[in-house]
Amino acid sequence: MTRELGDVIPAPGEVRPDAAAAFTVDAGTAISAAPGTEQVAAYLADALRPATGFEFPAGDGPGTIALSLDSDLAAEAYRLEIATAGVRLTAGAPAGLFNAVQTLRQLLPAEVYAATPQQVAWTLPGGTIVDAPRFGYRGAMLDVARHFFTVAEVKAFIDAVVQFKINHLHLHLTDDQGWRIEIDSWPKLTAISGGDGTGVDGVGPGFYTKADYTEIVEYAATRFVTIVPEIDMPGHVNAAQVAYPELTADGVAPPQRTDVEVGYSSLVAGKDETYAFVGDVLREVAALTPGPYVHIGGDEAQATTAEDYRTFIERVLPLVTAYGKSPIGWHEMATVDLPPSAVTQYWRIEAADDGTARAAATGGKVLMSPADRTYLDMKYAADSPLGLDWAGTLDVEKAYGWDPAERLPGVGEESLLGVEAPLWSETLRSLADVLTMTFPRLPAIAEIGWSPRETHDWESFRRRLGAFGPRWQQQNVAYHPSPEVPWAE
Ligand code: TNX
Repeated sequence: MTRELGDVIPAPGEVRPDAAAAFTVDAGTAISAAPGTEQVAAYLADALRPATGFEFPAGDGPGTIALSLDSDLAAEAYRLEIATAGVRLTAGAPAGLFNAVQTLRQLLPAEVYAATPQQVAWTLPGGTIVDAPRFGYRGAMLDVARHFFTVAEVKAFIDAVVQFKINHLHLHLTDDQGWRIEIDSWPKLTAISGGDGTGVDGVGPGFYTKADYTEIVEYAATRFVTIVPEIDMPGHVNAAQVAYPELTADGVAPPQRTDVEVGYSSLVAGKDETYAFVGDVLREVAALTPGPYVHIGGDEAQATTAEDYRTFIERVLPLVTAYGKSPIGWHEMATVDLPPSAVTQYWRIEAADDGTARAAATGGKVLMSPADRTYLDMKYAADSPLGLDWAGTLDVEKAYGWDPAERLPGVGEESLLGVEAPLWSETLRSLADVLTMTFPRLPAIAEIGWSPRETHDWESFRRRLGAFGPRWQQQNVAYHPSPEVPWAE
């Protein structure tokens, strides 16, 4: 059955159906790529070939899918025009065309995600969609420290989330239980703390070589996703201290930790070794990272005095900028006076403030990740086998039912960089676990980050979401069958 033009997540800004204008993709459909659009055109053809079995040669004229750029549109904005004579995708930049392609895929029958040819009428509903994001940063975070996920698993995660126009992937690379990114100048970080026995319960070993990390960065870039690497400090550093005891106050290596406690480890604010270490790590991570941000953690530093915390953050922020990056930190960082280039990531459950509004008042941007609405590691319900519940349980309606511009007094629309849904991995052991916690909640956060406020509507959202059950099944993407969602057969 043909889909309706508005059956898209995130909800598009403007949808003008034209029932008389449906277009059917068939063996004769060609793809025409104007200069600058070749890469997205190739991605589109690759995405459609397996399930349709069609060739999608390059070609012009009637009956084609045509991609072009229009400098009047913002980079990520796009127009999708479906008419009997052909389909046109127009955007401000290739990133916008990529967004248009995701919308187009959602408008084809669910079988379009199958790996082998399907006998289906590939009919697209007619009309025009004009769409643009509410926020420039729409993120997901994967904790690869508590449990390591391979390059192939991260790529699969990226492919699943970009379908909802997520454009940033934050990798939580280091924590008490493991260090997952190779640093040439401090090789024992991964040699000792990336190896066997690391991770929660000692069952999540592994690390990215520089080549692995670069492979992720480059793959993400082909999907217009910016990688945001996080090195968590001054707390959450037990794995680093196991490898390098000179990073402790007494120079004695602590025991390796595989439990889920937080707030017990700290770098030493008054030691020169600390800043030699941090400087080297930030330099190497920044050099591997083309994106504008490096995340320095800053959360749950209960083992650091307030004075030491301030000293530490004030010395580390200029190092990030010296290596050409803008710092992001969890909201505790905003207890320190921040330069306007620093981004505060707000994760609190109650509407209390730790300086985030003060940072916003001086021009700093805020990334909204309130744990009670966006934490994908929270249990769906009390009986969920995976996940934690310290921020409460989180069903789809709760993940959808909030507005980032109304969350925190003093942090309105203009202060927001965007939204991010973090996924911590204490209870996760496989890619299937990751996907089960991500879907169907991430699409809720994606719609909050992309769609205009006035389009937000729970009844509409859950009806549209129900159509994704068969779509995820076709792709072998595990998801939680939330009872609130009217799943399509
Ligand atoms: C809090 S939220 C943490 C993490 C845990 C997470 C579990 C934040 C910045 N820190 O260390 O993994 O809760 O939900």
